[in-house]
Amino acid sequence: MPNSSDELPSIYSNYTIHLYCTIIDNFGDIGVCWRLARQLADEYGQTVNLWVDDWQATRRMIPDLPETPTEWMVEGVCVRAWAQAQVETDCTGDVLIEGFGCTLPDAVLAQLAQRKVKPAWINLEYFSAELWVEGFHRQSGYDATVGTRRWFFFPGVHTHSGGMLRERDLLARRAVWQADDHAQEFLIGLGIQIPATSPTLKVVCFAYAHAPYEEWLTALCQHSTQPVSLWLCGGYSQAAVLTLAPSLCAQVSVYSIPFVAQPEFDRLLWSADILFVRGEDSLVRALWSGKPFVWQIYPQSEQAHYVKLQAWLDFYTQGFPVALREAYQVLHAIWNGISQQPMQSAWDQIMTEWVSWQHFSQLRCEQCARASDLAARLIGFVRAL
Ligand code: TRH
Repeated sequence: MPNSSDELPSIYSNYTIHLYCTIIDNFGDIGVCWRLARQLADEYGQTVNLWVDDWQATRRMIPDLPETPTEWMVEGVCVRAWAQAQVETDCTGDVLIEGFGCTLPDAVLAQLAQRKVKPAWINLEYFSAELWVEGFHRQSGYDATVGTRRWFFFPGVHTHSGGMLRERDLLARRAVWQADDHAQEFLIGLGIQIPATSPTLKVVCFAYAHAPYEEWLTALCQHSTQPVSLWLCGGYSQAAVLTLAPSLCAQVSVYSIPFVAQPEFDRLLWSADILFVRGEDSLVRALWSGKPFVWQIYPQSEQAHYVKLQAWLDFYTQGFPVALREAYQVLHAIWNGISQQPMQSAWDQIMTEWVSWQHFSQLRCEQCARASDLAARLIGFVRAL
């Protein structure tokens, strides 16, 4: 890394970036790391290595990878098997990113300790809309064992946070997709049939096991004056809803969607009318869809996620009319198991606000897209170190 401002390269200088990601459960960590890696390579021309500890799980998201763990160029990123870092001489580069405190391989820490000029070492943290993020973002701690600082980079929604992932052309691509009506063909490819004759409410659901599926499906059936096409993603939603499917009314058609590559997942979100998403990565993608969505937050110990969820809702519903905001908050409290209020009235209430919900979803998407994105903030941060 350059150590005086005179030597700082332009943002298009080629840094060698090593991004490390472990996959413990679910797909959020690799989802974020893969998007970030692609964007740094594609938009900033950086040399990006993405190290993954679970090759087979990564292959589900990046189907172009070969079956045997190796190193493989995909979309400008070199995806590499974790074990290889033990035998190479330099896997630290100019920028060393540790995804979500994953703990770097011992060999990489040893390389880091040996280097005289250290790379920028960054811990990429989890996204949160909480205000405290601004106080911790871009802070650092000195690691005496390797002799350098580790910087904390916190994705978030506020000005002094790390921002949200958003590729430069994302909203334009989405607009083209929706305007050209590619959706029909794409949905047929996934086995989804939408009747051409009657207007159908298209709902995509990617949720955890503890969501109140039964109450929600009952509400969908009771409320619905039009056919509903329900697309189930991810194992939990599929298992739970398919168990309940026999008791569903005829109006609701259920489809199980196989795990698709990330760009297709985005298109699925763009093709639906209402999105049920979970974790942090699909939350941010739902925001950029400009569509009405409901978020199921990843549960944490001691209910820490309640505060995190509320911070997001407080931020996201800014500018919503009171009736919509209240209905939105109540529905989230029920969907996340915080409130025991009846789902039926919450669903009826939010659907009463349907036109307004659609309008404000689009508006919030446009407003949030005026802020700089995560990759831009990360590159700017590294450059200023
Ligand atoms: O899978 P998740 O529940 O991820 C979680 C959370 O992010 C949590 O904070 C983290 O600690 C934990 O993982 C390890 O939900 P999330 O964040 O939306 O990530 C899912 C990713 O999977 C996202 O990038 C979209 C992608 N995906 C596909 O690419 N294809 C698919 O078919 C589906 C269903 C998802």
